[in-house]
Amino acid sequence: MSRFVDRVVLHLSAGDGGNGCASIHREKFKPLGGPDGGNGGHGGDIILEVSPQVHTLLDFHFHPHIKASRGSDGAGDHRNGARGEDLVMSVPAGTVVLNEAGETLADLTTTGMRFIAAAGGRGGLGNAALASRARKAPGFALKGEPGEEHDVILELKSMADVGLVGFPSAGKSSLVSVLSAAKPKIADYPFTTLQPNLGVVNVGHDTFTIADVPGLIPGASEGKGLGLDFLRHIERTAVLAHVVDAATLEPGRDPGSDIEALEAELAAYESALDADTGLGDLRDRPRVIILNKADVPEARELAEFVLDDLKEQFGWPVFIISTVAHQGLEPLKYKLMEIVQEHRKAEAGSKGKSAGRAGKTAQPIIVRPKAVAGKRDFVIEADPDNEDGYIVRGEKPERWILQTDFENDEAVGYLGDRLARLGVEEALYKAGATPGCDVTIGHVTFEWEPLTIAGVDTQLTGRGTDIRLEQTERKSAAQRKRESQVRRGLIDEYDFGDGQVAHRERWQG
Ligand SMILES: Nc1nc2c(ncn2[C@@H]2O[C@H](COP(=O)(O)OP(=O)(O)OP(=O)(O)O)[C@@H](O)[C@H]2O)c(=O)[nH]1
Ligand SMILES: [Mg+2]
Repeated sequence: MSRFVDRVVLHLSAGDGGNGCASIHREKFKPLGGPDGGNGGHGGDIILEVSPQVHTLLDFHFHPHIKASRGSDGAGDHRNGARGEDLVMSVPAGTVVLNEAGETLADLTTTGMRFIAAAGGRGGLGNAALASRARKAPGFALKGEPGEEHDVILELKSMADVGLVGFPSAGKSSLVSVLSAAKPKIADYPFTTLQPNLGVVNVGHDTFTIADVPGLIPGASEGKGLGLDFLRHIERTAVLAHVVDAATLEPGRDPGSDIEALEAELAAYESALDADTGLGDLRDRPRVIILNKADVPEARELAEFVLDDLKEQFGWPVFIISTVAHQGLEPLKYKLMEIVQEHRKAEAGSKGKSAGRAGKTAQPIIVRPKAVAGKRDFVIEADPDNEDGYIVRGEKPERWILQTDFENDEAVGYLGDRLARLGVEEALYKAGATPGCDVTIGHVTFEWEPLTIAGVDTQLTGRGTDIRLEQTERKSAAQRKRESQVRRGLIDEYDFGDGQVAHRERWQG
């Protein structure tokens, strides 16, 4: 394994929703059929799924641009557009998903876990679905919403079984190079290693992975040296090994105090991590001590001198080795393998148990971004760039703007009704807006033309009737079907101009 790709920025664009269709049913001898425009299909989602077959983020490194397909447009005769296909991307267990601000969106720890990293846009409703008592035959349909488009960062928290920590130049990278086929950079100046190097170690028929991390110095937890940022690479290791330079001539340093100093830094990292759950505790991780550079006679002497004291003080196994002379490597390798195997057994045991429990429900775990609690429908702000302008912010109004075909007066009227019903008009009045001032919602700015005088019930405005149908009072079959769907809770989230507002539509699977 030559590369250790552990962090990658993905550029995601989920599929756009298909447009709804505005169409009027036509049949010989029945000139006044009902509206029969179908809904647009939803755009495809981009989903990350933990797969046991994937161990690195390497593929993403080469293909960081990911795009899911668009939903198709609705058509006449009640034909709904097909859903855009979801894109399911396999990631290794241990992948953490972050947004651009560096906030954790999901911690994908176990096989089968799924995370919707970018949601497809909803399909727009066709005019059949938009018809209502007040709006018998809408001459417009809603546009599909654009799919989510943003960057996410994937980080793979340690694939290493063994993590090597130690002062700069203690010989961590040298140890990786003699135990594995990896060829990390080795040099006699501090901080040679800037990114962890990963190696695969063969022991008999078994293997474990080992990673060095950049050298640590006292104060690393306050950002001294390279700081502790890269410790995330070894958060999931089975064992931490202290590599100690027994040949150092620096005053004030000896194996015991080197280890104590680094333990203090690790403990500081731990408390910084407290908020982060599910990573286990570095403090509980088994440790070994490796006294290196025993080919130097003074170093060997010192190592042998402190051996028993260290065992007693820390209670961890201690090894005396030389990476240069290849001394003492075999017993070290076997001991590390043994600890890793024990760790794997314990993991398999606990996973087996939870798999047994999950087996009963047999549902994949789906991680969703947390909903913002207590969020208001919208807020109104003064426009900083426009003296008598206002900005309306809110998920619903912004979505409605995206759904509106501004070329179609009726569609614009429908938008006005929706905004009024949500209370946007009234709120604009209260905020001091006057007719004719600029109001911005999403990417659109328009001159505000209030539909109503504040307080008047806007539901009485019976706009949006296709003149071709004005004479008929009969409900169309499509309309009856939709009304029954609404009653049975199959359609919601869309309001239909007749006061029926609910919250998620499920007209297609
Ligand atoms: N004499 C002797 N020198 C060694 C031994 N192991 C490593 N060194 C030397 O120590 C220096 C540092 O080795 P590295 O493996 O780069 O040390 P490191 O711990 O990875 O250092 P950083 O990446 O800077 O944290 C190099 O000059 C190595 O040749 C050893 O067993 N004996
Ligand atoms: Mg190094």
